[in-house]
Amino acid sequence: MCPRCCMMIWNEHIETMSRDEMHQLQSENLRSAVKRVYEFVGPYRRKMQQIGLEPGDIKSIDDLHKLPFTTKDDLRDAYPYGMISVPMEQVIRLHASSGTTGKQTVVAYTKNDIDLWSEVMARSLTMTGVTRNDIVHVSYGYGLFTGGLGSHYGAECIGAVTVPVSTGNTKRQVQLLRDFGATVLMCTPSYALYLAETIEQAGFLDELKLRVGIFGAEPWTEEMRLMIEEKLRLSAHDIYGLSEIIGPGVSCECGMKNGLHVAEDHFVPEIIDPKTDKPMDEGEYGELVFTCITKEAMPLIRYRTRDISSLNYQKCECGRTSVRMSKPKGRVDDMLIIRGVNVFPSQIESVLMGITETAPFFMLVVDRVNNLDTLEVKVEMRPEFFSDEVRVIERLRNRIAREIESALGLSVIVTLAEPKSIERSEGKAVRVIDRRKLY
Ligand code: DLL
Repeated sequence: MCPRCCMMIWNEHIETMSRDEMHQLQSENLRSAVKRVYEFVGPYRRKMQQIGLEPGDIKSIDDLHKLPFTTKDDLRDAYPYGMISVPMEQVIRLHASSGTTGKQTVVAYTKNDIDLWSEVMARSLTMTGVTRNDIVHVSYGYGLFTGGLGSHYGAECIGAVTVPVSTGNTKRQVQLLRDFGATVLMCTPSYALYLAETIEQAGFLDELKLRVGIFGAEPWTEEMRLMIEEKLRLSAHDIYGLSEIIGPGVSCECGMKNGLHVAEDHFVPEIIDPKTDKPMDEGEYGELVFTCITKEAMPLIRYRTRDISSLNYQKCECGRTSVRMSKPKGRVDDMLIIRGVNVFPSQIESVLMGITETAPFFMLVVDRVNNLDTLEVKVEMRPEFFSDEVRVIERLRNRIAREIESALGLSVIVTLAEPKSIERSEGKAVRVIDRRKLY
């Protein structure tokens, strides 16, 4: 049990193991994972042979950096089954990650992989304070996307009542939240805000019993956390994962909300400089890389996530010793370069969440006019502040533009949209339209 917040720890032996013991466990598992992929996965064998590396050269986790990286392109080239390291009769499940361009990437699971997934999700839910006495409403999509089923396994594994609602039909979701007395909500943070808005309209907030929210699958800021907590009256926790590694449950926030504990006995994290590929120091922000050391069907070695985070190896006040990753800032490829200034959508989100007159729904439109990049921030007004008066609108527009400029060092065009005019997201929010790429 956590000494500070009295929350339980699902797997106390692993989650509070000493760093030395973890080093030993990871080293053993890495050695066997490398042997297996060398033997069974053509693309890995070839990559290792190209740099003259043999499985025997990997003696401990300290040798991890010697191994070649795996990228999304490697998975696409091996589509659909080229990265699978067990005979197909041992595979019991396929999921796929929806690429916006090109081929999907396929991920495969054996029975043991599904059990491993349930275990890491059970740890995650327990970390947020969920117990078998809870009623868990899962609004992540069920299907090839891993959010729904991963959450489902975790909730069932700890013995909670699991409600597999999936996405869509928001009014009905709100009714179910009330009627079933859900105490836990699992969905994307952007959908949580949409639900909050619908709950407000229905006037149901006082009838809800929600106490914990487990939100992930897209970047979200601390400001957005506060807004969700206030609107839904729950404690909001961040959960991270990606299909290629397992799905949700790679890491999750405990009651301290000071970084996400990585299930590092299964997925070993590293931070590298995305430009030089060199390992970075503890606390430095860079690209997150994961190595799966226990998965059977598709253990990826040094998989480059493109997500930006940093690592912290200090013991957490919750009692867990596992390494924590900072809340992901965004993706290397989400970074917009506008007139030479690097901008992450999350920086703009932070500013907008602090403005009372606007609702938490926005879009960024990037364009190039006369060879100059422009960034338009379209943000919706709250109905109670909506006005036809040009002067009022102008004043607000200028204020928002000034606040963004002082936070980012970049001038932007602010457009105030009418209430309810920006499309709501049921899954991962799409917040950027980059028209420059269309040319
Ligand atoms: O989004 C798995 C997931 C489902 C995680 C539900 C959490 C909750 P993919 O569709 O493969 O899998 O997308 C993975 O989503 O590389 C990140 O860019 C982003 N992502 C996931 N969780 C977070 C998070 C699922 N907590 C990609 N914060 C990842 C920021 C996140 N980005």
